[in-house]
Amino acid sequence: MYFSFVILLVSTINLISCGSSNAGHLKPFGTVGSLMNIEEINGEYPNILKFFTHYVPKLEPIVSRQVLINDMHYNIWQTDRQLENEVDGLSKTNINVESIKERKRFQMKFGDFFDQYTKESLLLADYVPEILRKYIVVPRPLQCDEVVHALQSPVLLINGINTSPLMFNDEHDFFFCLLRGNKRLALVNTNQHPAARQIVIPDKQKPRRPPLNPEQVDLNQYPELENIEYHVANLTAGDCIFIPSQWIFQERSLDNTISILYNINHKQALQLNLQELKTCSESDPLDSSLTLDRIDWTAIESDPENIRDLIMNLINSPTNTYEKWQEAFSKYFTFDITSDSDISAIFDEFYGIIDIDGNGEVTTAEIEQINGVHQHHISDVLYEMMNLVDEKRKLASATAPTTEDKNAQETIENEESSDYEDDDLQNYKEDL
Ligand SMILES: [Ca+2]
Repeated sequence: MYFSFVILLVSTINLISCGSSNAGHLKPFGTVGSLMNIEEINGEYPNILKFFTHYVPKLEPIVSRQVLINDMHYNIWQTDRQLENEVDGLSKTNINVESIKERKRFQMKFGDFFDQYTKESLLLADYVPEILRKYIVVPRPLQCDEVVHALQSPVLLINGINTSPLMFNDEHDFFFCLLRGNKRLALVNTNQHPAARQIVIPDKQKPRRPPLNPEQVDLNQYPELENIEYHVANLTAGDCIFIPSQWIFQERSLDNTISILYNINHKQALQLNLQELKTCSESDPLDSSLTLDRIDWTAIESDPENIRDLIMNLINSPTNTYEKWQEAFSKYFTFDITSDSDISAIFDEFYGIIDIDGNGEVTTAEIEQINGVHQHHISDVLYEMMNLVDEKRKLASATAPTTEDKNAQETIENEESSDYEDDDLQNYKEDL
């Protein structure tokens, strides 16, 4: 379940966990069916303009081979000891790590993590710590002020040998760069294979299936994975891959790996100013001095872009009480939840579902248990809460009309609100 946290962290609750293995001669995900290669370029990144006018809108993956190897600090990533020696104070830096066995997230020192992560199956998946940012050059297709609007704070991943569950993201494209080790990625284009989408977003009407085990795919349970085209990329240190949104992917770390994950908001990426991108694409090939520390990520980090970000911020914050959630949701909605009994009641219901053991605190493990029917229930509750907030917020700002007018006005407002929020709400419904 380790790598899942990455996706959880960056955006989602669409998890398909590695369940118990099924009997039978079952093959790993991405090894049966038609194997396709992904377009590759050697020693260079895609041009910015082409990246945002071709690969992103057309949802086409591409691999850039060995683009990181000339970065000034590339060598410091090769061993843990080297990193510790080169980066002053790294060992004492606090990081959030996840225990794969215990399915717990907790804080520890970087130095301790290095001592333990392979033995204890620990995973680091967190925003790149400040102390490391000056050692990472922003990939060329993202080196443009215009592009930063569509980016989220990059995530650092460090893990030992592992196999991830299937991952999927509707809203974000990923630009994924490997600083150390080897990974094999298997990808499926859900636009080409719409039925495969149901594996990651189960159909409400159909009974829930056992979790897909990427090590042994049961084709009786998951017939949509039969005769499917898999795109496979074998990545080695120095490579980057673009994983478009709406592609299912699954990764296998073949040794200790370090990678950086850049999240690109797909919708925002489609709306970037082409002239600005063109200007950026015509400038120098790569500004090797443009490192992560030179970009201000604080605004991006502190402002939750969607409910999932909000939830992730909350479960990662030290105080994680009901009141804190209430406060954060009120802030997010710009509406005081406690001021309205209907909304309070729905919020109670929502919190009651996610705080599974009812101890007044929501943990990563609890969020990870959200799937299938449960997931739909939560998204329905959130949907209802948002609609109601929207309605009440507008009513509160309107002058008190007569009863007759009020009914008329409510109808109009409901129509307006559904138009206004429709896209976002639809996303929550699909993704949560
Ligand atoms: Ca709890």
